[in-house]
Amino acid sequence: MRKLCLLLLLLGCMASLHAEDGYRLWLRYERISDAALLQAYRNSIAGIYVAGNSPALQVALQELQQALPALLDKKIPVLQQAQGASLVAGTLQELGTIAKDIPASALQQAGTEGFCIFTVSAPAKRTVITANTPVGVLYGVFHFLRLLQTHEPIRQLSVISAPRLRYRLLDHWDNLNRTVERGYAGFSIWDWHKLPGYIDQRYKDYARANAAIGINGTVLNNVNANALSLSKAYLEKTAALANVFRPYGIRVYLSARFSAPMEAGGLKTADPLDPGVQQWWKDKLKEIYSYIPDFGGFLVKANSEGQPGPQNYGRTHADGANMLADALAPYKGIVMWRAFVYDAKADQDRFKQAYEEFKPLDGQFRENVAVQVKNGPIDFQPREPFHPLFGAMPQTPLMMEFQLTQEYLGFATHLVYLPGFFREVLDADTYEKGRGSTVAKVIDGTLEGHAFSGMAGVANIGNDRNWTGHPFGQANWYALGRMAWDPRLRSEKIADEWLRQTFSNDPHFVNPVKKMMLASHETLVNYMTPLGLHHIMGYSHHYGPAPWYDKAPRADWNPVYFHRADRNGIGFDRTPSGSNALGQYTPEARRQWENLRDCPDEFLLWFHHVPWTHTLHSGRTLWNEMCYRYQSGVQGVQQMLNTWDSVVRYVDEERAEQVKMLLNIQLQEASWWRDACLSYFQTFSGMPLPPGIPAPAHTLEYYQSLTFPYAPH
Ligand code: BDP
Repeated sequence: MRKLCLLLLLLGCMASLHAEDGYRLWLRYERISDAALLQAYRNSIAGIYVAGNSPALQVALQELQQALPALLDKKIPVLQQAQGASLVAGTLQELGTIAKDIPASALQQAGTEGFCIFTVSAPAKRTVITANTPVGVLYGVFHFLRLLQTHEPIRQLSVISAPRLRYRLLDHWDNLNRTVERGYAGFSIWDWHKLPGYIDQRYKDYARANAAIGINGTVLNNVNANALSLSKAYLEKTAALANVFRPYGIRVYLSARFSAPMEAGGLKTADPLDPGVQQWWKDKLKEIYSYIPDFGGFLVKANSEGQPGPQNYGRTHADGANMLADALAPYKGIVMWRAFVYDAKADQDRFKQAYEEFKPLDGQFRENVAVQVKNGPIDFQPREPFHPLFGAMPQTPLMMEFQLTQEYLGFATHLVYLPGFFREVLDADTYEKGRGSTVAKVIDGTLEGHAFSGMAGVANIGNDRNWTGHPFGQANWYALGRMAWDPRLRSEKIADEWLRQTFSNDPHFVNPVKKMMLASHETLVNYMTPLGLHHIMGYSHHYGPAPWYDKAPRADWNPVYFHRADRNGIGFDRTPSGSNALGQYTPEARRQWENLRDCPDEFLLWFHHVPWTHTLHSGRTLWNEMCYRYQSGVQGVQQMLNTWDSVVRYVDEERAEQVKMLLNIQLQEASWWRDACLSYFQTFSGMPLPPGIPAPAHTLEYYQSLTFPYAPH
């Protein structure tokens, strides 16, 4: 008997050691570790009652049934009536008098997707989660569970929360063959071949995880789209996914290939002003809505990087977007038309092209169109100034596009927490309507009074067991949802929430790791692209440093086009003496960057060609500062490793080891970036490495000879 007990105990321990594979994301629902808190929660939550039976409320109840017994380590009865229930959830309509103490103004503030959580005392003391709609209640339930998972007090709650953005989306760059463009966490989670018959449990867990952070839409396929996605067979597959996501308040969207009328419909043209083409899209949408009655709409990449678009027919982006918008309007569908465009004429400065093409179209788009703009003008670089279109198209809703998948930030091997950078962009002042016209206010619609507002994140999700490859990649997915709900949220608060739910509430763990996360972006910028360097990565796959590369077929695919290093200095002159891209910003916004003397070091080489001997704010020459930045980036990663070593005892073995291995790779790659970039730039500066900067491990020729034919891309 004793032996059996020991064996069971051992097996139990082994199971728990291996149980943490990261699959559960922020929905782990671990038993509350603090005894006093556990008791307090148990006292407050004795029985639950969920009023109503709509699909969103059913999944809300399921979530409570899964979470509460696990968190509280106790059976929690589900009651058929409010009497005796200390936790009650339902729409205002369904709760009736139970919610009578919740102020009408609170419900008004909550709007269609928001919620209220109040502790009421009559007729009995209980927590009431309510909203105007079932999905609002679901969001409220997830919020309540977050409070428990992050060990917040729940005795006297009066929470009112409503999303500030209407469209909160993930954009999957997933292909139909399950490869993922710039995806580093395995293959696509959409198993198109087995759909619609086989519904993977992952789809449901994906929906749960997203609903928990307020994501309400998902674009399933790559922006470099395949017209096949719009065929009957694939619409049936998409409909099956939509059915899984619907109860969670998540709509599906598709990337539409502009030339689909030709490829899928056999027409001779895709000209948006051609009546036959217009009819084709109308018929196609009728078909789509017959499968998916709440289909969200289209995301379109047109006339960019070889994708077809209205310009092929001498039409504008507005002509193209409006044609699709008209076909979607009867169903209340939307068009998200991307501003990431560049073509052959971008040679002078690619920075400027999106603004030049889109700004003149302001005011010409239909009401159900938003222009979706990447955070910066070039392309998801480790740091970019905000895109000059923000603040330049007052009559057009602009959606934010952030990239979660780390195409230019070390793939899923590097730990980099992005919200600090997102904050930098959101807090940037466009001065469109004077001081305080931040990018956040542009995208939440408040600056210009647009009801249409949104944020999208290019997803970092794949079929890796832990979804994002790097365990810390989950934090960026989490943050996207939270920041789309409220673009004012601080990155420190988001990291705190995420760590507590994903790892542990122990302050000995949370505090140092949070610090490490918050510093990680600057660290990465330092070892990859300090001082405003950009686009100096390996050609095509974008892996590793290749600032020397000059063989790409287009000038602006070459790193040398962007850094412009020579004997005199380095950097892209975007002042009036150069490309004058700065002229695209309002005078107040451009003032921070236009003078070499007071341009912040972070953006220096974005806007100026700077002599190697120029003295920076630190008092060092540009060359020396560049060396120090690269070195401090490498040291930053070493510090991350030290921090991780000091907290591993608070982490399960599996994730502790994974993160450690990844940090070790990151350290090697950071050193590689430093050594390769400094060796190369030194050929121009002709200056010695300052004291404290180690000599590169290899020759420049060695770094230049490295090739990575199978790097993921
Ligand atoms: C670039 C990627 C490319 C994407 C493109 C886009 O390298 O794979 O297709 O962005 O956003 O960064 O359309």
